[in-house]
Amino acid sequence: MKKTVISSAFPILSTGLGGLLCVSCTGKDNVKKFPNVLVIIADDLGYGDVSSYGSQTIQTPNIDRLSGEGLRFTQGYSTSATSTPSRYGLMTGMYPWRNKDAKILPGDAPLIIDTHVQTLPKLMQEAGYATAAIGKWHLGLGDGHVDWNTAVSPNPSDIGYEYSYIQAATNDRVPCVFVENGKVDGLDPADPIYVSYRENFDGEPTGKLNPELLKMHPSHGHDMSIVNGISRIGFMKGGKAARWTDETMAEVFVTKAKKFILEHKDQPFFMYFGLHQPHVPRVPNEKFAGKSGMGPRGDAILEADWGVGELLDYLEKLGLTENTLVIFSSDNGPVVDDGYQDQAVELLGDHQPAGPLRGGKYSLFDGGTRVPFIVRWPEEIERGKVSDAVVCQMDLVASLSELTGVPLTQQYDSRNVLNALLGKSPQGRSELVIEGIRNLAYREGDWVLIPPSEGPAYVENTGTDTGRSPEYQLYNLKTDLGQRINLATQESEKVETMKRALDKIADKAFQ
Ligand code: NG6
Ligand code: CA
Repeated sequence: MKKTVISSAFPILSTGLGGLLCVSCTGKDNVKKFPNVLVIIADDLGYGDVSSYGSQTIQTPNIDRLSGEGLRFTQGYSTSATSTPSRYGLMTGMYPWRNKDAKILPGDAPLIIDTHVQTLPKLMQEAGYATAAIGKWHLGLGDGHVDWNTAVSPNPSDIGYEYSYIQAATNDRVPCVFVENGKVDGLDPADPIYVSYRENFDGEPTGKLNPELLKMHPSHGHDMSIVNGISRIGFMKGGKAARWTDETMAEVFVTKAKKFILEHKDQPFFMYFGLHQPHVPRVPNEKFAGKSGMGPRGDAILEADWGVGELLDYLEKLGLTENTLVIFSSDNGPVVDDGYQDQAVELLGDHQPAGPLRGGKYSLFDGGTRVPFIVRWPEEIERGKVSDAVVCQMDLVASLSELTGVPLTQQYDSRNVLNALLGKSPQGRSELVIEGIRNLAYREGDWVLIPPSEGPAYVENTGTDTGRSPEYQLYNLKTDLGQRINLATQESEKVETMKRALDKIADKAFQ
């Protein structure tokens, strides 16, 4: 069914957009469609991994095309330094640390988003959009007792995605299969699939016991079931025909995305597209293998960039470029060795995955959550500009509510920063709580406060700075982007006021 959104919402739009979209909605000719919205979230792509963010060591021409034709944010954030909480923030508009289950999930975890709340995709559905989730999910599926041989429920459709084609968790976690609308795609009923995060299935090889079967070896962890010659986290058995091949995953997701776009090109669509790169295991297609000179991590970034290019070209081919709002970002900062011997450390050379920022994935320092963040909408956004406004992925809920005129029906942490997202205002959010791993930092203006927290200063094995310290840390990002000069002693009053402000927002965190 072709839906055209007309609009009661346009008076609201005219406020939000300074009249730019204000049309008189009386006659048929004046009916104007909302933009399509395509949100692309890479996995572990750092602030310094993109050439339009200053990388000289890797070229990402397609992501750069978005920067060149749109607005590039220097201070765009995810809520958290790991995937599950970060995606939870994006989808719900809420700080993930308000939900005790929003932490890195195994592949058999139940869905952690309440199916009764107004999520980002539900809001878009209310505005008349066709909605789809394709690629990395990592928000849980089912109720905790999943039988992967039947339809899994609840699934993305219960939080607002009418179509979904996803990997349940990460590419290093079982089950290594695609799930389409809650059903394992390509499953042969004669070869049922079983998944466990507790124990192996009798007679099944593992990376630990059968390293001779591996084409890529773990550096830490990742020594359980073997799929496509790579040992993973967790155990699975059966489902052979449905198992993915890492080398063709990118193509599979891109193909599904194009199909959905084609089917919905005449109505506004909202698509969340979760790239699986450059998360481990990094196993790009042969088209990219060896092309970056940086080993599989660099090659996987080239493949991610290719995927972005495929989607942009397809929008162009269908004449949808002008009225599609594309938002590109990453779920968290970068990591080099995240568990496989893939030469990422050895071949890194001068490349700085987090650019000028300190820390990376898992970190409370900005490298954990300040990520590439680019917005393109040719009809509305001036091309080739850069914005220093502080914006967070979580803000899409309130901002797209403003854009579509669909009212918010609950309290959110999400803020309406639509004018900043469209380059009409330099003003983003004034404050942001940043999540590392089960700990928080607080940004207000240019200042970041990191309260004391117990634990190691470096993530075991990966070597990332965690940002943990027994002392208060206070940094001024304007004068000290790399967070090296701790001003907490000098600026003790600032520490006190920021501490109080953080406590006010987050007094129940992790309870
Ligand atoms: C960690 C994994 C890491 C990665 C991460 C989740 C080990 C030793 N490390 O537990 O490889 O999978 O979880 O990454 O198992 S995320 O980007 O999805 O949050
Ligand atoms: Ca990630």
